[in-house]
Amino acid sequence: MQSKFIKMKLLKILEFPDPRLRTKAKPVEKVTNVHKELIDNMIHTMYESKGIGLAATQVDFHERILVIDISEERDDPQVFINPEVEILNKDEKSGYEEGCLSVPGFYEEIIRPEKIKVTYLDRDGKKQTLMPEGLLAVVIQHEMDHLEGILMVDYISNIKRQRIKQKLQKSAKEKIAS
Ligand code: GNR
Ligand code: NI
Repeated sequence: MQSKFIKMKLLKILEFPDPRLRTKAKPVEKVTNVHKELIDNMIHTMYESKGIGLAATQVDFHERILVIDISEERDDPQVFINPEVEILNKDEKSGYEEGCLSVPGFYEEIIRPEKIKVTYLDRDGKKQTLMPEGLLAVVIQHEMDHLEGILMVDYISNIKRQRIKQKLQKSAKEKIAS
């Protein structure tokens, strides 16, 4: 945090099928105060939305930044800048019932590799390596997909995706009308 006295902003989360969610994010060249302020606002927005992760793409900022907190206490935010994932064993996969703040109200089982290695820069721009397990490995891969413009719904059938799209478009219209 730059200062305890900076008021954090609640950022607007884009929802499927917003085409901006399909943008491929660019690497962060240098971690500046602009990025640090965004990161603080992303963490604040993740907590307010009761999410366990958030990618910059979801708040319409197209550089490679993720925030994640899988702790029960919601007091352990992890920041990943320019994350790179290496799949350690492509044959070991497992399924997890995933949700997404950009696809609110829908949950689908997604199958992903279990064993990955992640290298990234932390909030201070320091290089880090991690071999996450379980939920953390799932969320990192879910968030990395956002940076590529990939959504959870891309893993399910076309018919299911169309149905989700129609329901979300309908509720978005109702929100505007009310
Ligand atoms: O809050 C979230 N929960 C979640 C549950 C299972 C797998 C992935 C996630 S990430 C999601 C927040 C989100 O949309 N991040 O992009
Ligand atoms: Ni998501």
